[in-house]
Amino acid sequence: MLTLYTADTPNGHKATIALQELELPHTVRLVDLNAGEQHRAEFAAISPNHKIPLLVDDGHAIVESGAILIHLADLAGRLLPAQGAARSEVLQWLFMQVGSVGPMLGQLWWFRHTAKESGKDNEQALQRYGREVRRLYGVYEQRLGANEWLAGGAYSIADIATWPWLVSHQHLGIDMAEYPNVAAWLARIGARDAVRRGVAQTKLAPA
Ligand SMILES: N[C@@H](CCC(=O)N[C@@H](CS)C(=O)NCC(=O)O)C(=O)O
Repeated sequence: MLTLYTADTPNGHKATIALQELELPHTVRLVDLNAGEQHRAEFAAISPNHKIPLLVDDGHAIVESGAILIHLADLAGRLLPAQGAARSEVLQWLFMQVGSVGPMLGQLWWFRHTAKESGKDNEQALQRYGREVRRLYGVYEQRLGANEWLAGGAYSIADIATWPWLVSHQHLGIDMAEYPNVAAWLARIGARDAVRRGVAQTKLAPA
């Protein structure tokens, strides 16, 4: 029995998209981050970092979106090769998302939106994260110029992990005319039924 605690955010979308792509039966529990539900005792007891996504598989709690995607793919035996160079390649691009894309795009988002709205914008931070984010889009542009998918020669959990972040380009002030290969890859993935269903699953019902 799989229960996913998640929310309408890039890290939250990764897990619901993977569950949909892998056709694994599951239950979704939405965590209202704006209401601070991630800090409530019941959730904090199983999520030491107070973050979503969190997967519970038969009473066993798994945190960190990358670990969740690996767990789900291994469970279903799809979207992550079982061994060898192809598995290693998928894991490299998965970890690049978790270690670089998520933190850098997340910081740029914060300084462009949250900090600006509270009147605490910081030009140096915007420059620093803006430059690094554009550099990362360039890394993916080059990769996707030579490959249809990020790794292993096939659609994988590396694509699923990266799509919800790179698709947020409008909010990050990224000009996609400079990254046509990334734009085509975003459109290919965004057109998948499982991706649409996965994103829709994270929407809170209107109050
Ligand atoms: N490294 C973590 C990051 C998870 C994360 O940052 N989740 C955000 C939503 S995208 C969150 O729960 N934020 C709530 C908070 O920080 O209070 C992962 O990949 O799962």
